[in-house]
Amino acid sequence: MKVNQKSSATLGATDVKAMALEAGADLVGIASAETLNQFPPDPRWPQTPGRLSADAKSVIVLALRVPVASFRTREPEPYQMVNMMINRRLDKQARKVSEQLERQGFFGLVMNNNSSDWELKSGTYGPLSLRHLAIEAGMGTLGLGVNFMCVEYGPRVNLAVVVTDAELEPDQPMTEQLCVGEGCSRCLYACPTDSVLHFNIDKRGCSTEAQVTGIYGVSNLFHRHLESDEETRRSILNSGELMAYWQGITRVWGCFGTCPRCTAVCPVGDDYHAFLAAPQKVIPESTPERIEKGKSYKAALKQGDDIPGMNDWNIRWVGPDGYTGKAAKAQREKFRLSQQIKLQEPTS
Ligand code: B12
Ligand code: SF4
Ligand code: SF4
Repeated sequence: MKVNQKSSATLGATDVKAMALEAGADLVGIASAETLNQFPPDPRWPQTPGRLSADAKSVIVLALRVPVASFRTREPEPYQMVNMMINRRLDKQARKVSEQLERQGFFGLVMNNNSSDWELKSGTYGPLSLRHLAIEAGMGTLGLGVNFMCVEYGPRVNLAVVVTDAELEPDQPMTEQLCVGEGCSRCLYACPTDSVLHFNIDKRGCSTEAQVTGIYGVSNLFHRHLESDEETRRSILNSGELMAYWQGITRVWGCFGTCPRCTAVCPVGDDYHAFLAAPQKVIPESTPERIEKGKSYKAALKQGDDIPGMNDWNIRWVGPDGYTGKAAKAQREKFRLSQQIKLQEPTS
């Protein structure tokens, strides 16, 4: 294979971003591998580019929006389906960027965008944390339930990364918190498993809805089968649970992304205002207990309590300046102008 040997001087961040947008990404940003090596999201289990390659210099982050249609129904199936398709499409886009980098004389490692590494906190972390990478790449910040969100599409984006030895000018992380925070708490009200914590998440709780045939569900089914009497074992073999597990293996149904709720109700993003504000205005799952929990988070912030999800290490990804609404206002104005331009365009 012939590879053009070019230096980083001839391949800039702008060129690489153009590659990603050309490949179909909606948003792209660049983070420095060095910054990520210094600030692993959880230092006990470092998810660092340096672990993958000593030569890693930059990480290119691609985001692809999840079309709003699946958030206009309360059925989980459309979201699950589109979520899978978006991730596969991101894989292809990342592969295209990698191939182009290679033609320019650099490597581009494409990472599985939805896998976990058993060595990292018993398989609850991926080799890299894509959300934290997107934040370091200046694309957005973490929400109350630690979803990554951006001004354009709120949390309704999926992510992919390409790790490269090309030294590219990194983007600067945002310092403003995009999440409206405790005063909003809509994701907390909508969560069927009460897994949204204070800039943290109960992963096991979430996975019972977000991964109905995920690893916890499957291992519970096997355990029950092993520990049951003969009659129960037979009923398990004829159950809908086993069928769901089968569909998980054969159609990836239920393995990932089966709960759209925290994502659907989040009011950040142009797409929310354009398509979701009316259908998602009322949150039927909301209960007085959940509202009280949101209030207690608000009080904790006001009182200056210790909030582990917002500690000195984590605040970097939540947004150290707190919520001001400035970024959202600027984005709404940008969106309004773009709509006006569209309206003024000739129709033929
Ligand atoms: C494992 C995993 C899950 C697990 C665990 C989620 C999690 N928060 O880690 C489960 C099954 C629960 C899950 C669910 C979902 N996931 Co998921 N998931 C992943 C995966 C494969 C790895 C995540 C990871 O490595 N996290 C790293 C750790 C360090 O992050 P963290 O756990 O959030 O830790 C931070 C805080 O929680 C806190 N913290 C951590 N531990 C502790 C302990 C204490 C005591 C405290 C106070 C705080 C704290 O500090 C950390 C640093 O800031 C990624 C793909 C990837 N490689 O990144 C996709 C990924 C994050 N998931 C994604 C999606 C789409 C989802 C769902 C929306 C799917 C769904 N609806 O069914 C839900 C959303 C749930 C939620 N609110 O987070 C997208 C992100 C989209 C987005 N806009 O954010 C990703 C990037 C996949 C992709 N390619 O797009 N996911
Ligand atoms: S994906 Fe569903 S279960 Fe998980 S935190 Fe969001 S709303 Fe809760
Ligand atoms: S729903 Fe509200 S509190 Fe939850 S992530 Fe979105 S803006 Fe933040």
